[in-house]
Order: sequence, then structure tokens, then C-alpha cells
Amino acid sequence: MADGRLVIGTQRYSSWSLRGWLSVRLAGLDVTIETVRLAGGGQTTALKTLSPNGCVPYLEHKGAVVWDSLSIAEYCAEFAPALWPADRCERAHARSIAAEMHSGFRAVRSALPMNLGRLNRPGPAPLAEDTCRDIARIDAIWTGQRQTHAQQGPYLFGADFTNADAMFAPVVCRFLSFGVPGLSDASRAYMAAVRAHPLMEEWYRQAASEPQDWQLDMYESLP
Ligand SMILES: N[C@@H](CCC(=O)N[C@@H](CS)C(=O)NCC(=O)O)C(=O)O
Repeated sequence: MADGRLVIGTQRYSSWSLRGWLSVRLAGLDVTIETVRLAGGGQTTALKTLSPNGCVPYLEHKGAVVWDSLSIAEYCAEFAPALWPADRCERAHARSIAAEMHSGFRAVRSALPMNLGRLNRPGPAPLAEDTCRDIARIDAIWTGQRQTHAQQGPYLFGADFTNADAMFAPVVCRFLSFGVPGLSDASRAYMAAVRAHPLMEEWYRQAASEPQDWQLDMYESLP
């Protein structure tokens, strides 16, 4: 019998679920995965009583109840410390950029929603100023990390795909699906590495096999 369950939302759209799922899978927690069909716009009634905050991802594991992707990331790192860099200063940096992602970049999140069925199709141009500001900041974070860790491996802190990469993974999906322009070569190489990670491949495959009637007009009809 599994040690618990991780509840996620429609994989095609649920960026927060992807973050939690990546941390749980990277930590190797033995949980069953339950997928709830999202209604869109925070209207999923099935979630209202399921998790304390009415949202996914939501984790139950060996008596622990954990909600919100960032605390799931921290919980998973208790079992798999390599989810954060080993060096204290790098770990502080990784936590800072993960938290910056978790609490910010609202313009990108609302203008460029995650839709894994959308492939490299630019949205309306030009992008709004606040969206461009978010994109530039994300590009700067990725570029800086890749310059520092170029010799060690393809991810933000080198060879290991950490919680920081999990936090930014849905942003990679968004940038790829909207063909976001103006990113550095280092950022584009980073996005390719994240997209090619076996767990990302698995998530995209599962998203592609979700029932057609789980698709939501509010995302599918975006220009
Ligand atoms: N801060 C939360 C945000 C979670 C969140 O907003 N999840 C969305 C799905 S991506 C949700 O559950 N929305 C409720 C709904 O659609 O009814 C986290 O980091 O986990």
C-alpha cells in the first residue's frame, strides 16, 4: 500500500500541480496520484473541501498533510536533501528564486497561461509592459544561474534538477508554448534541458492523454 496521495489538477493547465508533482517524484515519495478535472478560474467545487486551501497540489504522506507547492517542495527536501543545493549560500539563493517565482510574476502568469496543447504559437503582440518586465527578470535569473553553473550541468544549480527548477518548469512550458522572444541563448538552452527531462516528458505525455472534454475554452480560445 502507498504511503499517501498527491492530488493534482488537469495536467494540461495546472502549473502549480506540475511543481508539486515534480518535487514529489524527484523525492521518490510512494504516493498514489489523483487527478481532479479543473473547472477553470478557481471554480472547481470538488477541491473546496478536499484540501485546506481549496487548491491543488495537495499531499498526504505518512500522517503529514501538506498543501501549497512551496511547502510541498520543502517537505520533499526533508526526504531528498539534493532538492536544494548542498552549499549553504547556493541553497539560500535557490530558495530565494523559488520564493520569488512562487510569490511573483503575476503578469506572466495571467498573460501566458500554461496550456501544454499550445505549441510555439505567439500570442497577441506586443506583450504588455509588465509582462515584458517579468520575462526580462526571469531571463536574467536563468542566464545568471546558467553562467555560474555552465560547467556542472544543464540546470539552474548545475547537474541536479532541484526545487528551483521545479518552480520554474511551468514557466518553461509557458515560454515554449507562446514562443516568447528575446531570451538569451543560455535561457533557451536551459528551457530545452528542462523540457527534455524524463519527468517533464512523462507529464506532457499524461497531459496529452487527458479526456478531450477536460479542455477549457478560456485557455483553448486564447489568440
Ligand atoms: N499558492 C498555491 C496555488 C495553488 C493553485 O492556485 N492551484 C490551482 C490550480 S493550478 C487551483 O487549485 N485552483 C483551484 C480551482 O481551480 O478551483 C500553490 O503554490 O500551490
